[in-house]
Amino acid sequence: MEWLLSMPKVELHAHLNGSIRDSTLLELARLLGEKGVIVFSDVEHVIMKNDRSLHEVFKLFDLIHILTTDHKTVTRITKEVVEDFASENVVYLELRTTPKRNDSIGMSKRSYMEAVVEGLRAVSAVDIDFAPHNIDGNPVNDMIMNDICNGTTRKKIYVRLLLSIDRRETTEAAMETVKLALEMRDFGVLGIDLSGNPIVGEWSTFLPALEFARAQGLQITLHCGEVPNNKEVNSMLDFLPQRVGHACFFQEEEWKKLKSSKIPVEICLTSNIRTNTIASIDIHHFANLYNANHPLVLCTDDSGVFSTTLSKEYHLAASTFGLGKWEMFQLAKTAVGFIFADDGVKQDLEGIFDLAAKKLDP
Ligand code: 6MZ
Repeated sequence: MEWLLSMPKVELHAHLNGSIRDSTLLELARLLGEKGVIVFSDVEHVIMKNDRSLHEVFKLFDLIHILTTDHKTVTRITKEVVEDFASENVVYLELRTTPKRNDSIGMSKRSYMEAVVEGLRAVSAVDIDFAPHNIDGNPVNDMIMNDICNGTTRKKIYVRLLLSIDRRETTEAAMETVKLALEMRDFGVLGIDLSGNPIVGEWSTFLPALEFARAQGLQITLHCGEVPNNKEVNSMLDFLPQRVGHACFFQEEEWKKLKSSKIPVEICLTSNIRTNTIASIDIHHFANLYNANHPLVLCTDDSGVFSTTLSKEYHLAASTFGLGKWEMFQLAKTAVGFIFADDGVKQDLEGIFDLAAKKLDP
């Protein structure tokens, strides 16, 4: 576990509001309790509960959003989430969040995202790179290398953003999110995610916005097959997104399609087990995809909601599927190939992994 913690890692599937520290959520709940907005004793056990069905997870998100949807809090949680990932040596984080509108407090989707960016600016415990990389610019940052070598200098983390479309939204609302993503490219927004309760909404609702996003050069990742829905899974794979998340309920034909398309899969082990989308870890499709050499990346999904960390996800994979240090390192390193950031960032990350490899195999 210690090695997995110190190893550089890449996180590509993390929802901002799912990655909040329990202590912060409890503090926010207590404050809203004091203001009489909620009854603290009613929500405390909901926040602290560990085993939740997929249905209960989405009820929890509704509560979390009541606690977090104001500008100051969005800024705070963004800062904390980035610092938490950096503290376990995540060197590149693609953080996704659903831009929210809340007229009663003057919040627009844009001002929500500005609060997120403010949170990135507020990161102080580590060095952060969140603007698009200048291709002719910086070589691998010495500070990151030093940090990995001896742990004495400050850590550095690259952070890029994906804007999520919630499956509850309309075509127009989805389009608004895509337009916002385009406007915010200079702030490190690279793409679009489709997420939300998988039993809600129709894929066709979001297709016009996703097609527009693609035409404009944004990258796309889709939550795909989190519940059984053959027709949708097939249409999503036909769309050829750059990545898919989960891929739990796939039939023979869909596995074939996925494998021949080589679309990388964001695997979220703990999330799938906790929400019972996969009955037990030993039968998780990670093994099949890994053995088939299919591109995949281990991710946390919602580290706060599922009480996990990326290091824990690596540990779970290593212990369940009998993988050693070298295999885990290779798994982390290959994820660099699936990031949405440009080649300059990829090169920097490869440099970081090459240096860490020397430490692994002196
Ligand atoms: C689908 C999920 C999810 O966007 O408010 N989200 N969507 N499946 C999952 N698996 C458990 N986990 C999180 O973060 C919370 C939102 O992310 C999506 C849901 O839409 C949830 O409301 P943001 O930062």
